Amino acid sequence: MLSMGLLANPIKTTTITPVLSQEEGSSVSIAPGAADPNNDLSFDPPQINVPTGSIVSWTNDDSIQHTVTSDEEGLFDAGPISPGDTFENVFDSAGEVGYHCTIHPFVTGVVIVG
Ligand SMILES: [Cu+2]
Repeated sequence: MLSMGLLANPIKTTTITPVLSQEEGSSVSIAPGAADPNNDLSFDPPQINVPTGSIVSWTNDDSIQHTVTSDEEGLFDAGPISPGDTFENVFDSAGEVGYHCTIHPFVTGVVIVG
């Protein structure tokens, strides 16, 4: 079969270099005591700058649930993140993306992309 022959041909595969490798691990801690309105570092750090295409992860280091929810509806919404769990989101367009916790709306952060 022709298709078999085509499949048998050696296909040059290209290894995709992870150009953003040095940015891997762009991570934010949902800090212990994040629900305290006086905590300035509930999302720690509260602002991060990442290149376009980066993965950002949030780990809940607090003892209660929090969400990571884009201020602009529909961009991303982790839903309740249990203590110890992590949420990841890919940021593939440049811009400033604000986010918050829907359970504690005064807990906010921002990702600057690009
Ligand atoms: Cu919260």
